Amino acid sequence: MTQSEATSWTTTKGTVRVEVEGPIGWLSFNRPEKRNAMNPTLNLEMTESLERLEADDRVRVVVLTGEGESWSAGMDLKEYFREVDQAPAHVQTRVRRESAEWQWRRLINYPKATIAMVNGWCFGGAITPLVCCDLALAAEDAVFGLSEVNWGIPPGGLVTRSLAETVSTRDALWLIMTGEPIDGVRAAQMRLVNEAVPRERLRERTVEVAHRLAAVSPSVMRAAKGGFRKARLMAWDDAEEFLYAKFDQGILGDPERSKQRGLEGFLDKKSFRPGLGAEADQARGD
Ligand code: ACO
Ligand code: V55
Repeated sequence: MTQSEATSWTTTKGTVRVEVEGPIGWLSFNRPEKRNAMNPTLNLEMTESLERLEADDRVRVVVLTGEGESWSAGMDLKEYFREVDQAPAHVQTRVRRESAEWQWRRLINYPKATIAMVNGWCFGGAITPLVCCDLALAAEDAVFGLSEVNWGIPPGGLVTRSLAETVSTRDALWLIMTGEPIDGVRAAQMRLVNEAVPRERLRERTVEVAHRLAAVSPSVMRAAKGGFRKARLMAWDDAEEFLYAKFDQGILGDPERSKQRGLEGFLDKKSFRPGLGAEADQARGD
């Protein structure tokens, strides 16, 4: 079987598991015995796996989740800190760069829709990939925390920058300064995640959301999420230039001709009302 036909695989060093199921690419932290702590090997294998799913035309939505009872317990205190502290400075520089490469850079710029499905522990460094997924769904009993101060460091990497992307300054500083854990319900209240659902419904709800995202034309999806991610940090006049460029790019590059079909469906055939959902969801029977 060629690589592109495989429906599930584990990376060479075994730190990441991937399963392609319909339009969903399930991407799992796979160090359950270490609560999916992120070591330098996992960071490299996540970059590699994201790249492979990006190139896989079957996949329209990537779901980042964890094997076992944890999403991710954050950076690996032994392999990312203690062992690297003893290595030459250039090694630490490289290890940090390889961590950032997927935890924020690849994820935040990812061309396909991404969902974090938080099935358990989510601490410290895990906040970065959580925030850099487009959407996040959590089990009500998942546990989140900025545990850095509990073991003697300020939050590092892009953790606090990520936090500032989603929660208020009050909530961010509470988490950062107290190191106190919160559950999924509280995380949803502070908008660190979109929704918290009972654990037994987490996967089913994630699949439901993923299928909705998968129904959007890939080039339109890419322009839609990419436009938001970049434009929110721009001045208005720069944003206007950039968003029209993305707008035209998303539409001109759309082999599904979604815009033409949408206009025809509403204006000519009167087969659906866009305000109420996509055409596929509506049989206009009024
Ligand atoms: N780094 C390295 N090893 C870890 C980590 C981690 N972040 N988290 C868990 N492990 C390892 C443990 O050392 C242990 O290994 P061992 O079996 O070889 O002794 C194994 O995973 C299981 O850990 P337990 O603590 O026994 O698991 P438990 O289910 O009781 O608790 C919990 C889970 C709450 C996640 C706990 O392991 C924990 O507090 N981990 C640290 C969380 C944390 O503070 N992460 C760092 C955030 S700061 C940052 O990322 C920069
Ligand atoms: C953290 C994360 C880092 C780092 C130092 O607080 C600290 C977490 C992802 O990289 O280099």
